[in-house]
Amino acid sequence: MKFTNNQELANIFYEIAYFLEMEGVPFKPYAYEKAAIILENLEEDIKDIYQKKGFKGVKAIPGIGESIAKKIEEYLKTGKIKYYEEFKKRYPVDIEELTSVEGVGPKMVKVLYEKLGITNLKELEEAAREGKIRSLPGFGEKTEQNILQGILFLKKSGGRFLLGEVLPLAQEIEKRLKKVKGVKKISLAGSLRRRKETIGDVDILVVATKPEAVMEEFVKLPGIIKVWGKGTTKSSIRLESGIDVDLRVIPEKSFGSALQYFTGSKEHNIALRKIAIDLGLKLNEYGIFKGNKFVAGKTEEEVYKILKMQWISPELRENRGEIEAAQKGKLPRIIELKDIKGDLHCHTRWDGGANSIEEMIEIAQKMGYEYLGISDHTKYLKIEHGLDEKQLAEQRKEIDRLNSKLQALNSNFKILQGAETNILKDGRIDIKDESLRKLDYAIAGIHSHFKMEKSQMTERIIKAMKNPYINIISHPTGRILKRRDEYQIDFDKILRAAKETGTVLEINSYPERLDLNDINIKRAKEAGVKLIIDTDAHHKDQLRYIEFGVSQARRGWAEKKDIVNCWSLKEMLEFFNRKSKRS
Ligand code: DGT
Ligand code: CA
Ligand code: CA
Repeated sequence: MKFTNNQELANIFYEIAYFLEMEGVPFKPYAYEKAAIILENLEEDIKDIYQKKGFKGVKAIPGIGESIAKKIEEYLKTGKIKYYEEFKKRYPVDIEELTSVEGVGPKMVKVLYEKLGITNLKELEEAAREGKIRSLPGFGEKTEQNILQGILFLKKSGGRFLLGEVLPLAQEIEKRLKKVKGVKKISLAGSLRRRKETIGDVDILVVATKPEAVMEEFVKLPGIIKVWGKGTTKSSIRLESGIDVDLRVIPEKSFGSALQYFTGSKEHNIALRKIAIDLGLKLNEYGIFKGNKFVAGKTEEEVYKILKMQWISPELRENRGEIEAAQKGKLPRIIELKDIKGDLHCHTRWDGGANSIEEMIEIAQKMGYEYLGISDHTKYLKIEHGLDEKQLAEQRKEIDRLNSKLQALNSNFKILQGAETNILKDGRIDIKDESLRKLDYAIAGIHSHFKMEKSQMTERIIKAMKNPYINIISHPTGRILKRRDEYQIDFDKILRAAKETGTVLEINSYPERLDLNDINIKRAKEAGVKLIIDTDAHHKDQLRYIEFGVSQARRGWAEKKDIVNCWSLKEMLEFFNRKSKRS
């Protein structure tokens, strides 16, 4: 719950902390920052506290000292804080905006303002573009470049981070905290537990007999650049990558309801709370209550059970029909990582990738796969060392040789030969049909001319799908998270054509792509279009990216029947062959 006064005061205190840091004042910035965090998380409106208990009541809030309490009183009485106004006069800068650029701190803001008169992001960008920043004492060309990059990042991503970057970091933190004495339970929550493609901040919940010990360990984790606050129930830090992590200590009996609440999404929670009310119950992060009586809260399972529905996988919790399905007992059996039998999209040294076919299959075998499909780029992509017809034939020989070797070793593992061909501007494929026919399967993707008009782009892809030897369309919408939007396509038309032609659409697991996205996956499934989860690995370690594609598929409600690489190899190849035989 957010109270306007609390939030406004918190914002002012955050800014004061910045101003104090600008002037190099020691210790004080931290006190203001702490007060800001306390105000943001206060369960009561500060105005109510002041009206009921006066100045004393405000001062009694833990973490709020005499001098800050006075400023709160001044604000509540006059709507202003003189101390703050004076800072604003001295430095008429948008400090929040400027410091949101990675690498720009309060001290830098002071120099930028005093030497170049920079007050906001726009002026900062102009100055950097005009090369004015490099000449400032202690700045240099590198700093200027970093500032420009930071601004670009901000514009594109709004400060969100890729799942693929954040998940490993968070799992590392989870592992370390788990080892702290007295930690009984720990779980990731929030968007990370729902495996959203981008993450705003990391939420972690623990049950611990010694909360202080966990918090102590938490604020001392390696790679921390800022401790926003440290308490016994909640602490917040910022990691070097710029992402914030919130850790909350939860009483054991409330762990399930807290996990449910802090997993979200907010929309899912709001809908659940309504259902609880209809059942005469109250649901919050502390538990389920009937009147004032605690009914349940220890596990998530019991929370959903009492609300008369199936337990819902976190990836589905977006209020997109999952609650209604759970009430009817009709949730889909969404796929799991272990259902994946192989990967058909990876690149090898043949097209300039990092590893040989042998190195790639070694990992694939370790991952328990039954097959790996090699799909190097083809000739249109010269910078990617794309293969031509002749090189594809040579590669076929090597793959045959490796397959014989596997057979001699009594292995059931199979290497398939594919290719990631290019859909040219007019929808033709850059490899001749007679060569495509000799492959086990073929992928086609858009790698050039991204900015076409919608109907043209749609027709271009549909023409490629009509090629009998093209089985898969890679990264069908072309977006790159934080960098490039989707190209313009009529997705309904694409779906219809995919269904008609028997062409599979890819769920590309690469963290910057995750393309198709969750919503498009669900639409494809509903249209009866088959999908494949691939990694697009350019390095053997990237075969592990499959887990991100799987979670994306789960978010899109995909079941085994929807995903061709969850079928047996025979069934998958039969599906591919049916297409080529049709014409
Ligand atoms: P993020 O961090 O932007 O990637 O997304 P979340 O979903 O992790 O959001 P966050 O970190 O702000 O909050 C974590 C969860 O806490 C959120 O998914 C649901 C719950 N929550 C937060 N604020 C509210 C709220 O105002 N109402 C309700 N019902 N739930 C909330
Ligand atoms: Ca979060
Ligand atoms: Ca959070």
